[in-house]
Amino acid sequence: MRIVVAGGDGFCGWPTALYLSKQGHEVTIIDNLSRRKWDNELHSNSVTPIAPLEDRVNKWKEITGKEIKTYIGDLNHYDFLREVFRQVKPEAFVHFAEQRSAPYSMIDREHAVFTQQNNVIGNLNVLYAIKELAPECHLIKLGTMGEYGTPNIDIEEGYIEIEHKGRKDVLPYPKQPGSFYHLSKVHDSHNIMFACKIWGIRATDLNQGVVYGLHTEETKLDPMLVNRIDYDGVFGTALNRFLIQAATGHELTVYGTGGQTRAFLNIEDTVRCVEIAAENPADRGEFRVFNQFTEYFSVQDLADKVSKVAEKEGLQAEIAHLENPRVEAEDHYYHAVNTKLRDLGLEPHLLTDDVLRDILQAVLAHKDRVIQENILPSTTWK
Ligand code: NAD
Ligand code: USQ
Repeated sequence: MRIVVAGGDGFCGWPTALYLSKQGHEVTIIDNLSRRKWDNELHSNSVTPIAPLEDRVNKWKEITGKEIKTYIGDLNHYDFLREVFRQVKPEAFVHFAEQRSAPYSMIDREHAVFTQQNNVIGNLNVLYAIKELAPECHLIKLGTMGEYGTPNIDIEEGYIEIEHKGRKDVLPYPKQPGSFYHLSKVHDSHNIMFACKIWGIRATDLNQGVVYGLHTEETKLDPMLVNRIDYDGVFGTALNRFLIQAATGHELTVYGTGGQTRAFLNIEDTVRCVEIAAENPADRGEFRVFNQFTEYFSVQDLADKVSKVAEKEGLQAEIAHLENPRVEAEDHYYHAVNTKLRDLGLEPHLLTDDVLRDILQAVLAHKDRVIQENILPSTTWK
């Protein structure tokens, strides 16, 4: 299949591009390298040293003989996007290319506006490009479990049957996102659903939980292929942050009580979920939603797990409860359905002590790159 991976220089996109290339797909990466620029803006970095994109794909070709084409450009520039569609004629378009940090979107007005412009307009351009140039192309869009928030009822996969005043309908599941970033994903979902209805586009919205881990089989092949891993208070995510904090002797930064429960998955499952979606495309006009996660945990549970494994490795990993910089429920019900990807063949990598130890060992090798001042959260929601 001819597959575009937009955002293919990022944490999820890079291992996905390699994995799909290994499976024999013709992979093309689009990326404007903005993630690297945001690191510069924040004076931060990936714990692992990441090579320039060109060197990464050249190394992949040298090792495997497989070519990954790259286009450096912005989804917000429609002429650029149209040209890529003309040249590549994608059969599937995997869309990771957004500003994905909730704290970044909450820094100030400019960052909120930027996030929504970058994400919503980029995605809208992709929808128009599919309509105009590749109407059969299957859009595989990365959404987020955070679109749903933490309702006091079970979270279904995209839709819920509602009975109201004696009448029934199946409606989009209510959305209660927790940041301007998460809201951008909700706006994307609505735009995609509408485009499917009016133009007959085929789309799968992958409502992904928080991704943890670093390596996949492919990224382990050579140091030049290593994935990025974030730890700072803006782009670092819960479990990866705790592991890196443990590796550097920092307290584990649980916000508030730590009762916040979120859905999680290993990066090795992210790449497989995208493959499953690509191999089983949505029908023309269908807007399909899969909840893409394998397990859920409270933040406190995760900190306890990391602390236990770190101590066995001879590391000090105290847990600190920081004043929560976000506005979010800390004590809430959480139960979400995730059967659709399992039914299509996903075999989850679960979070065992061995898995935690492997990630910890991998980040320990680069711990000197961590800039300690970047660890504490610097953005508040208020
Ligand atoms: P990332 O920031 O590491 O990668 C995103 C990539 O997209 C970057 O390389 C960036 O340069 C590129 N990009 C951003 N805006 C672009 C634009 N306008 N044009 C072209 N390229 C652009 O993020 P990630 O962690 O790999 O996340 C990928 C996607 O998955 C995001 O859409 C995110 O919302 C979603 N997601 C991520 C997680 C997670 O835990 N990392 C969880 C759920 C959903
Ligand atoms: N948290 C802590 N301590 C930390 C970091 C986070 O307690 O040091 C808490 C947060 O308050 C929150 C939870 O952990 O309750 C998750 O925070 P996070 O930063 O790991 O994840 P989030 O901001 O939700 O965003 C990440 C990705 C985003 C993706 C989302 C999936 O950055 O792109 O959409 O996970 S989900 O959480 O399902 O919405």
